[in-house]
Amino acid sequence: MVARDPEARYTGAIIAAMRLFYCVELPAEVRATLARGIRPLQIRIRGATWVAEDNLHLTLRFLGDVGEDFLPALRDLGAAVAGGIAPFDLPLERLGAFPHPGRARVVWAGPTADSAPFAILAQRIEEDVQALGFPPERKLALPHVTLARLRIPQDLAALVEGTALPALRARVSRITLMCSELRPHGPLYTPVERWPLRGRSRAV
Ligand code: 2AM
Repeated sequence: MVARDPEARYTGAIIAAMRLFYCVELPAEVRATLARGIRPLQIRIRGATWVAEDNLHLTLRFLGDVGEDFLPALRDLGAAVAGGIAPFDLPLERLGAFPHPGRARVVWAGPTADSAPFAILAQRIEEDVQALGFPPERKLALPHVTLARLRIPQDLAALVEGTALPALRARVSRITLMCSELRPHGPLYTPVERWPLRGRSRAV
């Protein structure tokens, strides 16, 4: 027999978890140009999982599974951060690989030089997320659009260094709290909320 706590009551309340991350969504024309630009790579790289064109984005902070009761705080955080940063341009002209092109696990597109506004944006989110009790992110938020993931690392140095992407400039004018549902054929991303960047001057 199961011992029963006479005080216990079934309330029906279920705190559901959502897999969340803050990101910069890319305009459709930037995603389309990137998708066209990587076609030669798709032919030459075997065993990679390519990110669907609709899903191409720049991650600012991955949060993982978060209880829905956290959503109000995460919404406030997004609004507060976006309110203090001005829109900026991010060039996406460089092809790269993590951890490095000679042992590639992730192929990405990103800017050639550091982007101070992107770094500040990511840093403010990081600080505020930690203030909410999330553990610090160990990885530095380098601005990149993940194009492909490889389960088995490959030496792509020649390909990555020898392939030119079309010169692209993404206007970063808002940030998004995104929900990711993992599905067998790839993640389904649904925006939870978007905030326009409303700061007055450059974030530097
Ligand atoms: P990345 O592709 O830019 O590296 C949504 O899942 C996004 O969150 C992914 O595009 C990935 O960013 C990032 N992400 C997913 N799982 C993660 C993890 N365990 N740690 C850190 N970032 C992760």
